[in-house]
Amino acid sequence: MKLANWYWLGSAVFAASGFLVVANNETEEIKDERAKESCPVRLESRGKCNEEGGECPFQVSLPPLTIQLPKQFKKKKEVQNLKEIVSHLKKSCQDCKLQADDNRDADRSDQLLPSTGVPGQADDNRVRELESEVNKLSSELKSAKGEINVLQGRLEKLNLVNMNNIENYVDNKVANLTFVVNSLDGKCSSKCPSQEQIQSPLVQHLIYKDCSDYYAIGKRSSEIYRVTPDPKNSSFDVFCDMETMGGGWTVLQTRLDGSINFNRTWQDYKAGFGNLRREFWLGNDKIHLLTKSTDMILRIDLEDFDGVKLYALYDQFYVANEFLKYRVHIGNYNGTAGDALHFSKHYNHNLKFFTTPDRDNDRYPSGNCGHYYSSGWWFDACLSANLNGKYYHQKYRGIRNGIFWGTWPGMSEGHPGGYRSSFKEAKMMIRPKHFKP
Ligand SMILES: *[C@@H]1O[C@H](CO)[C@@H](O)[C@H](O)[C@H]1NC(C)=O
Ligand SMILES: *[C@@H]1O[C@H](CO)[C@@H](O)[C@H](O)[C@H]1NC(C)=O
Ligand SMILES: *[C@@H]1O[C@H](CO)[C@@H](O)[C@H](O)[C@H]1NC(C)=O
Ligand SMILES: *[C@@H]1O[C@H](CO)[C@@H](O)[C@H](O)[C@H]1NC(C)=O
Ligand SMILES: *[C@@H]1O[C@H](CO)[C@@H](O)[C@H](O)[C@H]1NC(C)=O
Ligand SMILES: [Ca+2]
Repeated sequence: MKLANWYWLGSAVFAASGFLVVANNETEEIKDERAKESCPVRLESRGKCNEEGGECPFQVSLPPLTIQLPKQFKKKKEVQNLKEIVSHLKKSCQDCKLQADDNRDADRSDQLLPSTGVPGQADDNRVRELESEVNKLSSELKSAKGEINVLQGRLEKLNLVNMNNIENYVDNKVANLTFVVNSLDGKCSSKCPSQEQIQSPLVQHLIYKDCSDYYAIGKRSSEIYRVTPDPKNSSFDVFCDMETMGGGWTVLQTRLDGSINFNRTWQDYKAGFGNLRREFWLGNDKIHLLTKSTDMILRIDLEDFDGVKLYALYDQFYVANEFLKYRVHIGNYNGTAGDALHFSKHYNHNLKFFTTPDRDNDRYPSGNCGHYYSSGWWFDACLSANLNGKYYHQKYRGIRNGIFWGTWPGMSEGHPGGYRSSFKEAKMMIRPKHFKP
């Protein structure tokens, strides 16, 4: 028998009695208080298992088993009685045989004895008497034999009935045990995290958590796809970049032409806004769902009005939930655009809360950076980068509330007339850290 069967059997016995099961070398205990009281059932391995489905040296020790027999088993007594009657009859048959022989001997001795009175007549009578007695006895013997046969038949029938009863009884018990084991199995798979982990690769084939899953099944066109980053939560549409640096990117934000206003409320940034094919903010709840269970990297692409294209790559990107004010976690930088998110000790967007014009979670004590700079962002006090700033179609003057990246070449240099440069295009997107294009 294979290991699985033995284990199943072990579980079955366990389920029925609430006993302790000891599995593998490191005594994996099922912690059930009832189980601890007594523990006569044990499943133990003797040495290491052959992984390729070979024999497993497991050993099951079962306690002495007592089974309550059903009522029909009273018939056993009946069988015993019948057996006794039969042997009694057999014995009495032997007795009458012996008696018959005795009588014959008596006949002969009578013939030898000298007789008194009318010997011939008396002897004749006696012989007839004896003959009839013998006939009677032999017919009795015959009927006894018949009776024995009948009784023997009944005996066999009774035995047969009892065997059927036992089989039915055992089948019934096994069916009940199977039911108990199955229901316990169900409980386990809904409770044990290890079971869930075992199942998750299967689930992944049916659910596309982000754009990298679409890339993995061969999708190569940059398009809108439906993703389900958390199987327990809702699905939603995202735009997938299947071209940049191997593809598989889920786009969080795009700026192209200023068609969408980014000066918006907390509620708008939470839910997302804009057009996935043009300009948009995907939404903080969705960004949280996309980053919460998968290690993500962040890529930022920027292009200025001189056609200069640079990028920044961060090896971690995670946005907490609304309760934690969508706090951002930004990993180490690599790329060409410079590390504007960790600009300096005083300007660092890592681990900052999200702020909008109507919700001040920034580190600037005497005002709201979101209101001042007309955008939602992970403001410090206030910024060395802001990709949600106002879209300017050319250089602008005044408050630095345009799309801003503090490490851009020439950005920090003074411009004649106090002009500030802006960006033609900006894009933020994420991909699982362990994705291999
Ligand atoms: C139990 O087995 C594991 C691997 O199957 C092994 O690493 C470990 O040393 C074993 N422990 C004992 C106590 O034998
Ligand atoms: C099996 O379970 C059913 C219902 O749960 C019960 O009626 C039946 O008596 C049980 N059989 C045995 C052998 O315990
Ligand atoms: C942003 O919105 C607020 C309130 O709606 C408004 O007062 C402010 O002028 C807007 N800022 C810009 C730059 O449009
Ligand atoms: C779905 O995700 C959102 C955003 O994190 C959360 O507020 C909501 O409670 C989640 N719903 C369920 C059913 O988990
Ligand atoms: C940055 O990325 C380049 C190209 O992918 C790679 O060669 C380099 O090792 C990376 N540097 C760091 C510090 O990760
Ligand atoms: Ca403030």
